[in-house]
Amino acid sequence: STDFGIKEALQQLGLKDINEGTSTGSINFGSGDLIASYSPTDGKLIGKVSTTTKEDYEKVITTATEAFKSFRAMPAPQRGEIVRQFGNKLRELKEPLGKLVSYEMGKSLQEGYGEVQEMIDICDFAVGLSRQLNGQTIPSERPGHVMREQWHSLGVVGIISAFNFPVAVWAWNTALAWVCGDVCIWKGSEKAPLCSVACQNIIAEVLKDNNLPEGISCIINGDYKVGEFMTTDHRIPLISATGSTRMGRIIGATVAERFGKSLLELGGNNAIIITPTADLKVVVPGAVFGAVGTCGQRCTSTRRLIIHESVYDKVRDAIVGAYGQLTIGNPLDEKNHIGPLIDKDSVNTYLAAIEKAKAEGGNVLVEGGVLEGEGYESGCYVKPAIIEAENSFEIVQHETFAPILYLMKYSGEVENAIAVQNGVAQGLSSAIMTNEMKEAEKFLSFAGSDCGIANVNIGTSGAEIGGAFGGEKETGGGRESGSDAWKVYMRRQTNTVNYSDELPLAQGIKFDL
Ligand code: UN1
Repeated sequence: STDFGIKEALQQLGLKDINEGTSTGSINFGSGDLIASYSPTDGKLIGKVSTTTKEDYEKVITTATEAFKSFRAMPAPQRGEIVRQFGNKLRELKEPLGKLVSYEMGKSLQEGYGEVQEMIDICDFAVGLSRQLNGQTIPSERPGHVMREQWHSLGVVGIISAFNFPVAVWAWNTALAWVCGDVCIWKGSEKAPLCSVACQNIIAEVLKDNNLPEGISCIINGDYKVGEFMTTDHRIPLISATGSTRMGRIIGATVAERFGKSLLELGGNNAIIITPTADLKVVVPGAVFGAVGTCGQRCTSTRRLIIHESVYDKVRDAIVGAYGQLTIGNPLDEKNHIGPLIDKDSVNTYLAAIEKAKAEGGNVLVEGGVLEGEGYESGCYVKPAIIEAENSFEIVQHETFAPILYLMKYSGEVENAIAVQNGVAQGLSSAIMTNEMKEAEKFLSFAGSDCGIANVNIGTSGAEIGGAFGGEKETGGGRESGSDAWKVYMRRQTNTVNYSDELPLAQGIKFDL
């Protein structure tokens, strides 16, 4: 059948009111208007989800705030046990959830599974972390005193995520937040609402099995106005938001206004520097997967190749040649490399960007365009394009969430390429392809890449969960996932305890009475 097992996947995920891929069934998670979710793969209606009204939201935040009081009192390793069970459920449901991600969002099935794997990985990481939320002891300058640092649970964490990683980004945040003793309210993208409902069903079952309050994990649905319920709410000490720089600018300012914390993961404009010693066997798959994977809709997608003039023609021809091998079509069909863009608005943005690049003097090496005919009925399938361009073009300076790759040349030393790589407003991911140790180390030095992620001989996308993920400049500065990113989900407290019979003051100050 051409259903690719979607009907069964929806059932396994507890999306019960939805009968099949074309159903109009709706799921009630609020009392507001329904949002319809159409699949970009075949244009069909998958289902509808109700949106959250202000009244619904009040109930959610009250439930979450109440749940926090008991959850923070639970020992962290026991909270880790809940996350372990959640990770196990994800292992069981990897196939249906990966399929839903692929069907609702349009990324290839392999990438859909990969996204669920990232969820599983972060759960494992969080379980270990639940026994390592360590503070430190600090030597006091005063006799008979000790100083230490403790990490306490923060409260209700608001998570706002984008359509492109409709399940993993939530998991990176929520798995860490839970072991830290926080409770979470998640607004997923209104472009992939069923993914949020599926995830919520999975965790709700785990919480129920453990007799824990449902307020530990809440979802709210709708557009940016629903997000504003959280960003303006002083009961939410931390907002973690993933999306465009435009969105982040508004959220960051709104949250700062009330002295809340925000963790922002915004736009990227990621480049790979290709030096004279680069190995083509590594360059080609790295650059091509980076540029066309997820149809160019990762914040880590490769947007620019900065190629040394001495190898420019060879690299250009190899990349253009590889584009000729790409198959575009239903992402659930594993023979296809590339699925559709998320919707027709996105197709229009893609087309406009190509026109803009041409108007600014870009030279098209691989033509883009919208695919038509059998299998492409949704109108969301596009051809990945390659354009020779200048870094100074306005369109090149801008992140277009689509498979458009800009090629540019550099001459002389690697410093020149680094200047081009850094010469954009965004600072998420970057890479250098080289076999010269000095070039690689320069790229990674303080004078090298200004991005949060800097790689050698791998591409810009596909980061592992073990590292801190995020970027500088207009990317927003937040770090989530691995390393010590957990600290943002907790509040730090410095304690000084006096066990002597005197009260010496710090800095040697005398205050005799
Ligand atoms: C995103 O695009 O929002 O590094 C995140 C990667 C993935 C995460 C991307 N692990 O491409």
